[in-house]
Amino acid sequence: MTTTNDQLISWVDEVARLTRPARVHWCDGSEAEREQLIAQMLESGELLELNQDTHPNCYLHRSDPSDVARVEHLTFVCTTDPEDAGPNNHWMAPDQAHGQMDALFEGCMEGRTLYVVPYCMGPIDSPYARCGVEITDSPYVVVNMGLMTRMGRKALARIERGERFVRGLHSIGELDPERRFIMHFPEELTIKSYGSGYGGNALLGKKCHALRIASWQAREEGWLAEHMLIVGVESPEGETHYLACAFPSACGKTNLAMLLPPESHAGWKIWTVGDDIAWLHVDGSGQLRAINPEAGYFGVVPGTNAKTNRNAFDMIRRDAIFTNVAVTADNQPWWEDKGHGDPELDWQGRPWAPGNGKAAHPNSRFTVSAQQNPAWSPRAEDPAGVPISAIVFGGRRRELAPLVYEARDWRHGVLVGAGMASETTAAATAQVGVVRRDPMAMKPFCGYNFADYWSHWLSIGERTTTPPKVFHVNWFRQNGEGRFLWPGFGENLRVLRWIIDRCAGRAEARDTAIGWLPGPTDIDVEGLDIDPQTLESLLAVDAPAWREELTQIGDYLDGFGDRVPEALREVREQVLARLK
Ligand code: SAT
Ligand code: MN
Repeated sequence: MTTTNDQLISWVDEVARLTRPARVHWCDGSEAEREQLIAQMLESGELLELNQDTHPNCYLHRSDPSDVARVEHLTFVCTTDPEDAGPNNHWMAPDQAHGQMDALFEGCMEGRTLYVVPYCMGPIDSPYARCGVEITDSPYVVVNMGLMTRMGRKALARIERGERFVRGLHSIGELDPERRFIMHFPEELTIKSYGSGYGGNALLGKKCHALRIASWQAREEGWLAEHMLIVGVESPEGETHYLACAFPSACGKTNLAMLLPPESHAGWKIWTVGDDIAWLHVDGSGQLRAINPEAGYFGVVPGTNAKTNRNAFDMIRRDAIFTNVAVTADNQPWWEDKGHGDPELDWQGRPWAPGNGKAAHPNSRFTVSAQQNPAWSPRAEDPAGVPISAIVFGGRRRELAPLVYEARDWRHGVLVGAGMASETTAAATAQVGVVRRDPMAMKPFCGYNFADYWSHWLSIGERTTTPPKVFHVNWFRQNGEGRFLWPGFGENLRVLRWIIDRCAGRAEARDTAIGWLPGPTDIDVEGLDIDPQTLESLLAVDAPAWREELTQIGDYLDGFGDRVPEALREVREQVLARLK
């Protein structure tokens, strides 16, 4: 296979001259190709076979121990003007970055195969979808891209019809943390990633393309590329609402996207459209619509069990790639809170014994096709996407943020998103558990200046006939002893119901300084083991603490200087005034 697209041919030639691979393979995305790559990786030891009786077609990949998460400090946005990248990104001048990266790429594929991976982000026949080509020397990346995107022939056919495509160049290099960089050139729709084989650093369709480059492209073209799950909630009466929800990495997007209604909610159905990324467009009639650009899930494994996420638990029993989990004596994958079995070898393949710490890496992951999810929505293939009733922001906050509240209007909603903060998780290599600002859960992923991004958000609201309502949720409130106040998981449906009822004009709310909150009887807690005081703390607004929060948000916005939209500053002042 090759292509009729001259631009693509000359780029592949140019890269091959630079990297000097032993062979070039154009990926067609076929089953035979996948099988061949898996066989080859089993042979080389890059993949290990898991117990095929209990886990048919499941494999384990152990990444380099220094290469287990995204590396934000090595991730750059390279725009001509540093102001365009903004204080929220590490910046390097494009010329310098190209020079530095090309020096690393020089001869790096000697003896290796260069894979050309054409892919499409979004339903293959959707006008909202966008294409890319990743060149990589990692067969693990190819197989993962095959699960995570529409990869191969059909994507190439779209590119051959002449549409612009994102160019991603990736090499695992020496897997040396000192020689590792993830560089983005949004003005050229180009990505260069060197020295990592892990997740968001290497599967370039995901965070690099579908968020960093796409957010830039989206601003130019008038849409939004967001770090959001998309979930459909269907009532027993058959009314379905779609919500787009932004939470930082490893804060439960996958769990919420495939939530299993609790027994108390017989007749309710949850439909997963996406679990990580949403592309939002205003359609011709002024309705906000979303597509999921991805075709698979790259989800956190630890904590997945029959109680927390039955759908995910069932979905990863076959045809899944596990990265950095432990294994049992009979070679089944194992992770913390799996609910049964014991680890024999840890994620690095070392014998494990109690007291040795975690057996699976906290950021160990599964890769599976979305279609294996029992809650998978066929609307994920709808070229027109799904209509969005509400935007939901959320973070991991021990204190302060109530279980749920509703912004007064779109502008206030943009402030709620811009002011988001969350405790850091193992999804990135840095300290875990510290609260940091993470606007719209896009801190690591926005490919341009946040101030411009907030302006763009404001303008999207103006283009809709009726902007979706905006909410903020927090499943992670704790009491003084560190116990979670809200049961979470399937019970979160109770909060989603209030959100939907607000959208449909059916639910009550009380007017508070920070927005609309449910009163104690507005959320259905029947059958839940939750006392009135706990519910009260979950729905309380601590005015002094919120004043402090709004002050900090003000300081944070000031860090972005003059580019911050005036409307955002005004709304912040209005909220602060209400708190006085
Ligand atoms: O490593 S990924 O970016 O793919 C996963 C995540 O951090 O959300
Ligand atoms: Mn994510």
